[in-house]
Amino acid sequence: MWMALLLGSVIWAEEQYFRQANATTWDEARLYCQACFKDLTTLTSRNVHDLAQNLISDFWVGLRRSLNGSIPWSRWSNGDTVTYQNWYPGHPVPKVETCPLTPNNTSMNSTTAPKMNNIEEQCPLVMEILTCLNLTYGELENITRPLVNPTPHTLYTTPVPTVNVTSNKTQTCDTKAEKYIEDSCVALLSFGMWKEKQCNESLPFICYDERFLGEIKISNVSKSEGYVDWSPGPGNISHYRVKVTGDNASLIYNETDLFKQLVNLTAGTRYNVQVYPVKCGRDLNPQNISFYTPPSDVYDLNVKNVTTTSVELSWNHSGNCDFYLIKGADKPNKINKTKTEICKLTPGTEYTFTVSAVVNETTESVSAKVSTFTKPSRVRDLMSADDGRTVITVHWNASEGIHSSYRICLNETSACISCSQCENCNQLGNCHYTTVENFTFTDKTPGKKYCLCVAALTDNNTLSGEMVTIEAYTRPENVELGNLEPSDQSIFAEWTINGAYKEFRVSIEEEGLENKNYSTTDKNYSFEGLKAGVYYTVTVTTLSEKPGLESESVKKSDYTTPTPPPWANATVLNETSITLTWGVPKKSEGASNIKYNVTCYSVYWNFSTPVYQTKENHWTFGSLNSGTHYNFTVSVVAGNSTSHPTSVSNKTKPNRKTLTFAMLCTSKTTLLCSNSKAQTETLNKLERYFSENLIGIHWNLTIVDRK
Ligand SMILES: *C1O[C@H](CO)[C@@H](O)[C@H](O)[C@H]1NC(C)=O
Ligand SMILES: *[C@@H]1O[C@H](CO)[C@@H](O)[C@H](O)[C@H]1NC(C)=O
Ligand SMILES: *[C@@H]1O[C@H](CO)[C@@H](O)[C@H](O)[C@H]1NC(C)=O
Ligand SMILES: *[C@@H]1O[C@H](CO)[C@@H](O)[C@H](O)[C@H]1NC(C)=O
Ligand SMILES: *[C@@H]1O[C@H](CO)[C@@H](O)[C@H](O)[C@H]1NC(C)=O
Ligand SMILES: *[C@@H]1O[C@H](CO)[C@@H](O)[C@H](O)[C@H]1NC(C)=O
Ligand SMILES: *[C@@H]1O[C@H](CO)[C@@H](O)[C@H](O)[C@H]1NC(C)=O
Ligand SMILES: *[C@@H]1O[C@H](CO)[C@@H](O)[C@H](O)[C@H]1NC(C)=O
Ligand SMILES: *[C@@H]1O[C@H](CO)[C@@H](O)[C@H](O)[C@H]1NC(C)=O
Ligand SMILES: *[C@@H]1O[C@H](CO)[C@@H](O)[C@H](O)[C@H]1NC(C)=O
Ligand SMILES: *[C@@H]1O[C@H](CO)[C@@H](O)[C@H](O)[C@H]1NC(C)=O
Ligand SMILES: CC(=O)N[C@H]1CO[C@H](CO)[C@@H](O)[C@@H]1O
Repeated sequence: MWMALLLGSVIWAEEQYFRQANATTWDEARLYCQACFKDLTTLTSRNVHDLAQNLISDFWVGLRRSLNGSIPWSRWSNGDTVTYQNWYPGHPVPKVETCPLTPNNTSMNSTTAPKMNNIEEQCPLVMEILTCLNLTYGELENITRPLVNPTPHTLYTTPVPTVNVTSNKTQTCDTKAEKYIEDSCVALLSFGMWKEKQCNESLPFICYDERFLGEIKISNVSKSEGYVDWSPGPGNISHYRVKVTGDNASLIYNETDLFKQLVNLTAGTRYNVQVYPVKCGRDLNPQNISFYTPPSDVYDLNVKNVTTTSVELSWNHSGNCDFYLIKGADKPNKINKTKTEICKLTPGTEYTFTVSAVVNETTESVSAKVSTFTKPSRVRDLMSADDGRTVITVHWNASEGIHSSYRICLNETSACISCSQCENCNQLGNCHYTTVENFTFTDKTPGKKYCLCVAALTDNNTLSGEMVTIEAYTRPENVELGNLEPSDQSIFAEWTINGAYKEFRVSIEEEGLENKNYSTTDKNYSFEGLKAGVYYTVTVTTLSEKPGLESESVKKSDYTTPTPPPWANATVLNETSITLTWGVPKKSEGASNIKYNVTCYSVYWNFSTPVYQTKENHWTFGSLNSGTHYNFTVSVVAGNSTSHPTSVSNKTKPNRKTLTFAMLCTSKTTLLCSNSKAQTETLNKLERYFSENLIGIHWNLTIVDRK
C-alpha cells in the first residue's frame, strides 16, 4: 500500500507526441525516435484519445511482441509496463503450436494465456495441447508453476509457460498458423485499435517526448550586462537557441555552451530570455527567465516655475524604467515623463524632492534630490489707514502657509507709475522687513500718494511671494491763509502750504446765504461778482489725490469795500426834525446786511450829532434848531471801513422872530448923515456883518427908513 501511494503521487511528466510521416521499419522508427525524441510512443488510456485522432493510416507505436527477451506484449519499448490494451478482436494472432509429433520436434515457448471460460475460442491451441497431454488446465498450471512468475490478477497478461512437449500422440492437433507473426510489432490503426504487424514492414510512426523542464539562472546583472546559464537538454542537443527579448527588440544567438554573457543591455529594462535546446532541428521546450537591468541614475533634477502651491520638476535619465517615483510631497507620485508638476503644496514651505527611476514596482535607481521653497502666498486685506499727515500706518492679515517675514516697501508715485505697474516690490525702494502684520512709516510728506506693497518672504527672506500693492496717502496740510484783499466786488485770497496737494477747494460765503465752491490748483483765488460792503467768509481746504481725504478748512472773513449810497434826500418835517432818506448802493443791491452811518452837522451851531448806525434806509434827526441849515452825510459801513459819504443839506423850518432896532446917524463931518451915499454904505456894511456872522441860519434884514 505504501509503495502504491508513493507511485501514485508521482507527477507524470508532460508528454508530447510527434507523428512522423515517412514510413520506416519499426526498428528504424524506434532508433529515430530515440535520437530525436524520447522513444516510440506508448499508448495509455490517457493519451490514446489524443493520439488516435485524425489518423489516416496505421502508425508504429512502441510495442513489440518481445523486446530484450521480455514476456511478449508485456513491456513498451521505453520500458513501461503495458497497462492498457486495445487489440483488434482476434489479435494478436496466437502462434499455432506445432504438435510434439512434428518431425523437427523443437521446443518452443508458448506465450498466450487465454481465459479458461472462453479458452476454446481464444486459444484453441491450448485446448488441443491439453487434450494431447490428457491434462486439465489446472494440472497444467500445477506443472508449470515453478517455471513462471504469473500475475494472477490479470489473466490477459498471464504468460503461459514454456512447455516442452514431448508427447507425440497429438497427431490429431490442427495447425492453422497463417496469420501468426513471429516478429510482430504493434500498429495503431486509424480507428484506435491495435494490430500486430511484421516489424520490418514500413509504416509511419509516432514518437513521443517529455516536455523538457530545465533550470535557467541569471546572475551578475548590471545595467548593461547579465550572465545567463542553463541546464543541458536531453539527448543529442545540437545547440541552444538563446532568444533575448527586451527594449523593443529581440536578439537570437546560437550557443553550444550552457551559458551566455549578455552585453549591451539597456538599463532599467525587462528582458526575457528563452533558451531552446535544438535537437534534430527541433526546438525543445524553452527554458524561460525574465530579469530587469537596474535602472540608471536620475540626474540633473531641476526646479522650475515655482508657484505658491506648485513646482515643476524636470530631470534627465538614460535608459528605461517603468516609472519615476517622486517623493517629497504628501504622497509619492508615479510619473512616466521626465518632468512633472507637483501641485497642492503649502505656500512658503521647503520641500525636498527626490526622483528615482523604478522598475518592477520596487527596484529604484539612485535618486536625484533637490530642495526648494514654494513661494509664499499673498498677504490678505492690506489696508492703509490714510489718516496721518506724516505717518502711514499699514496693517494686513497673514498669508496662507508659511513665511519667515514680510517685506514692506513704500515709494512716492511719480506721475507715470501707477502702483499696479510695479512688478517687483524692490523697484519701489524704501523697503523694510517686519515679522508682524503692521508697520508705520514716519516723516512722510503730507498730501502725497504713495505706492505701498507688502510681500511675504520665505527661505531666510530670500524668496518673495507675489506682492500686494495698494495706494497709500498722507492727509494734506492746512493752508496758511494770508489776509484777504477785498475790493468792492471781489476778494483776492492767497495762501501758502507745506507739503503736497492735488488741488484746493475754495468757497466764499455771504452771511446767511449758501456758499459757493470752487477749486483751483493755484495758491490764490480771486472771488468775483461780490457785493460791496458785505461780510464774506473765505474757506480754503486742501484736497489730496484720494477722494475725501482733505485737510481741515481754513477760514478768513472780511468785508468787501463799501460804496456810497447813490443818492440822499433830506426832508424837512418841522422846525426841529429832518428825515434823511437814501438809496442802496448799486454794487450792494440784494445784500441783506448793509449798515449805514449817518451824521448831521450845523456850521452855525458848530454842532454835529453822533454817528448813527442803521440798517434802514432812512433816519430822522430830531431836536434840531429851527431855521438852521444842516448838512447830512450817509455812508456804508463795512467793518472798519466806510464808504465815501453821500451828502445832502436842508434847513429846518424857521421859527420866525422879528428884531427891530433903530440906528441914528451922527458924524463930525457935516452933512454926512444926510448924504444918502453914506447911509447906503452903512447899511451895506451892516448887511455884510450879518452875512458874515449868521451863516447857516435863517435871517432876513429889512431896512425901514422912517425919516
Ligand atoms: C525441454 O527440452 C529442453 C531441450 O529440448 C530441455 O533443455 C528442457 O529441460 C526441457 N524442459 C522440461 C520442462 O522438460
Ligand atoms: C520442423 O520441420 C519442418 C520440416 O522438416 C520444418 O519446415 C520446420 O521449420 C521445422 N520447425 C522448426 C521449429 O524447426
Ligand atoms: C523459449 O524459452 C526459453 C526459456 O525461457 C528461451 O531460452 C528460448 O529462447 C525460448 N525460445 C523462443 C523461440 O522464444
Ligand atoms: C487419461 O487419464 C485418465 C486419468 O488421469 C485415465 O483414466 C484415462 O484412461 C486416460 N486416457 C487415455 C486415452 O490415456
Ligand atoms: C495441483 O497441486 C496441488 C498441490 O500441489 C493439488 O492440491 C491440486 O489438486 C492439484 N491440482 C490438480 C488439478 O491437479
Ligand atoms: C542559428 O542556427 C540556425 C540553424 O540551426 C540558423 O538558421 C541561424 O541563422 C543561426 N543563427 C545565428 C545567429 O547564428
Ligand atoms: C556593444 O556596443 C558597442 C558599442 O556600441 C559595440 O562596439 C560592441 O560591438 C557591441 N557588442 C556586441 C556584442 O554587440
Ligand atoms: C520583481 O520583483 C519581485 C519581488 O520583488 C521578484 O520576485 C521578481 O522576480 C521580479 N521580477 C523580475 C522580472 O525580476
Ligand atoms: C508655470 O505654472 C503656471 C501654473 O501652473 C502655468 O500657468 C505657467 O504656464 C507655467 N509657466 C511656465 C513657463 O511653464
Ligand atoms: C504612462 O504613459 C502612458 C501613455 O503615455 C499612459 O497610458 C500611462 O497611464 C502612463 N503611466 C503612468 C504610471 O503614468
Ligand atoms: C522710489 O522708486 C524709485 C524707482 O522706482 C527709486 O529710484 C527711488 O529711489 C525710490 N524712492 C524712495 C524714496 O525709495
Ligand atoms: C514416446 C512415444 O510414444 N514415442 C513414439 C512416437 O511414435 C513413433 C512412431 O510413430 C514411435 O516409434 C515412438 O515410440
